[in-house]
Parts: sequence; structure tokens; C-alpha cells
Amino acid sequence: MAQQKISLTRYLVEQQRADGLIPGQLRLLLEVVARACKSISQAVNKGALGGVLGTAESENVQGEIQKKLDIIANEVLIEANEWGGHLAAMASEEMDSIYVVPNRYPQGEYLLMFDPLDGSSNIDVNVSIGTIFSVLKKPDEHPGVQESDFLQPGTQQVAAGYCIYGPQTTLVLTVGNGVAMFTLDREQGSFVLTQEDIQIPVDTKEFAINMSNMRHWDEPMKRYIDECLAGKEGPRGKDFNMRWIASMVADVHRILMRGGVFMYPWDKREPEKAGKLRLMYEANPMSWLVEQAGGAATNGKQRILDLKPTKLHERVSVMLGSRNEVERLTQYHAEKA
Ligand code: AHM
Ligand code: MG
Repeated sequence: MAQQKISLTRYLVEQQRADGLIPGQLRLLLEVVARACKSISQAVNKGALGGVLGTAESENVQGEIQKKLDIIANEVLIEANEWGGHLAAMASEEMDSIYVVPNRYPQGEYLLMFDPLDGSSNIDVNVSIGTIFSVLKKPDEHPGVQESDFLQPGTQQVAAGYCIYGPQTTLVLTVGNGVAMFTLDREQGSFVLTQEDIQIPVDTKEFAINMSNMRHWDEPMKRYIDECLAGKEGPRGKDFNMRWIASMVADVHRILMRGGVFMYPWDKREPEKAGKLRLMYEANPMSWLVEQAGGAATNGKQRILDLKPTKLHERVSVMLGSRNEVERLTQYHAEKA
């Protein structure tokens, strides 16, 4: 008998049965997010034919010019999620403040955060992009929902994942017991389990960083990269390879598949900002996925998942991936301090 394909739905149902990690509302939430990603994937695929490329005439709260697809993806996620009764509110890279589920719909127990279209600079050049999401439980200290309810450390996430729109559309998910990967079967219209228990090798010879910022980095960051660049003859005694896709989703996906280390550190261009990437809907979900796959994630000084957010769009310095490299980076930062 041919081996049966396991759909995302079946995977979630079995997880729910096996160890109760996925309560009913959370299962619905994850299915709805997956459905929204499917629809974003369609829009991405159509590209110029669907009129979705190019820039919209607006800026987001972080002062970045929005692309048409940033806005489309944001709307798809909101429309898909607002009516199901599983959410209390949502927050997004593309919205200034939280989006409370309108009171014509029932309010659920969960909070959903997302970067609807990560790697926006890649949209118009047909390079991989993705959607990143993170799920928290709404604290039940008070009725209603407010922005402060979202400000929980990454350790409190109950689900996190991303969907990458690349040569394949792939959903990568954790609910706290390892990382599973689902590939979109376009003929069937469903996500099918294609890898379970993903593990990141602890050592690597591959790093990902935007090297054009080198002159702005802090000393520990320079030291780490200088040593990688010195190759076999240098202190590391091995040659390194470099990759930079400018899509965190794509860079992290590669690391989950074959190891490596990804860095977007603080730099001197805008010293008042802790980093470029956002803590709540980029760094936290990615850090949890990486840790669940045996890797590590730090801002150089602290484990990212332990950081207590102070605002929704907070930024953070990010170093994540193969555990021994992340430990080395932490050590270099500690030596400087
Ligand atoms: P975005 O969410 O506006 O797309 O920005 C985040 C992206 C990450 O996916 C990627 O790692 C980084 O920005 C690339 O930045 P740069 O263009 O500075 O290399
Ligand atoms: Mg992003």
C-alpha cells in the first residue's frame, strides 16, 4: 500500500489527541493561518499577471514604503482570521496598533502577530519571500484586549511558524514539540507533511549577514566575521561560505534545512535602534523555531526568547542558528563587555 500523505489538518488533529498541545481554538487558528498563506501564495505566484507587484502609495508605522503585496497579505490574514472566534486581536508589521476583533464576531483566547510579507525588497525581483507568525494566549487579567497584552516574552508563545513562497510553498511550524514542515500540494490544495523533527547541525561553515554594513558593526561582530573570512589559515581553521537572501524567512529556512548562522546585528547607522528586525513578529517566532530544532538565538547578550518587550514594534539585534556558532558570538560579546 502506498504510504498515506499526512495533511496539515490530520497532523494537527493527531497532535491535539496525542498530548493536548493544540486545543481546539488553536487548531482552528493554525488552519486559518495556513489557508491565508495559501491565498497569499496564489497572489505571489501571479505576480505581474495579478497586478500585485510594485509599491503602494503608503508608509507603515516604521516609516518603510509599503509594497502592494505587503498590504494585500496583511488584508488576507485579517479577513481570514477575524470571524472564526479563535482570536481576541491581531498585530502586524503593517499596522500601527493592534487590530481588535470587531464585536460582531465572538472573541477568542488567542493573540496573533505577523509579518505578512517578509523580505519585501525581493517581491519585484522574483526571489523568495514569506509570512512569519507568532501566537500568544491573551492574559485573562482584565476584560477586553489591549496592546500591553501582547507584550509577553517569546517563551510564552504557544505556536509559531512561517510560510515561505519560493520554488515551493512550504509551511514550517512549531507548537513546542519540535519543528514540522508542510509542502503545499497545489493540485490537492492542501499542505502535506514533508519533514518532521527538523534538527539544525550544531556546527556549520556557512554564515548569513549583510556584509555591506560591516563598517558600521560593533567590535565583537567584526571579530566573528573577520575570523570566518580568514578561513583555513585563520583561527577557525576552516573555510566558510556566505549566503544573504535579504529575506529572513529564506535565510532561516536554509538554516533549518542545512545549518548555518544568521545575523542582523545592531549597527552604528541608527545607533538608537536595537537592530533592524522586529522582536515580536520576526525574531521571536524564528528564535523559537530555531531553538525547537536544537539551535540557539541571542541578541549578543541575552536569549531572544527571554526579552520582555516594551512596545509592539520593538526592534532587536538577531544572531541565530547552529548552536556552537551562536555560543561563540555570545562569548565574543561577553568578552567585550
Ligand atoms: P521587511 O520585513 O520589511 O521585509 O524587512 C525585514 C527583512 C528581513 O527579511 C531581511 O533579513 C532583512 O530585512 C534584509 O535587510 P537588508 O536589505 O538591510 O539586507
Ligand atoms: Mg519582515
